Amino acid sequence: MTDCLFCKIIAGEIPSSKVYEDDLIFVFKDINPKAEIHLLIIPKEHIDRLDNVSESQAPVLTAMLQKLPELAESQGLTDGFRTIINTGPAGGQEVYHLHMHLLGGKQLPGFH
Ligand code: IU
Repeated sequence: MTDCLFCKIIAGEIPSSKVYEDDLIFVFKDINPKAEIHLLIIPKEHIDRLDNVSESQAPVLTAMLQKLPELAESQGLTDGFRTIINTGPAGGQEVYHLHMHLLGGKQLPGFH
């Protein structure tokens, strides 16, 4: 999608601190980290939000989840981490290209 910020990051048109990429996903450091470690895991295919993932696109969700242990280990998150996917305005989503936050480092407060 031409006017999508994260699509431009994937294409290298906007610089980012890339951590990992493969055929399906791209991972980079959040520009405004909310934790000591804060990565964003995004599908290369433009999908606007979690509740619009079609059945044929579902494998990318598996790819995003399956990469978590390796990403966490590479960032030194040996004792756990938090993942968040904000969805839609009421869910606090600001960028409409599906992304999973991976947060960790210092002890995170409980999420109740
Ligand atoms: P949200 O789940 O849509 O609220 O998260 C969007 C995230 O994208 C947020 O944490 C921003 O700091 C982050 N981000 C970024 O990493 N690079 C950017 O150029 C922009 C937002 I705009």
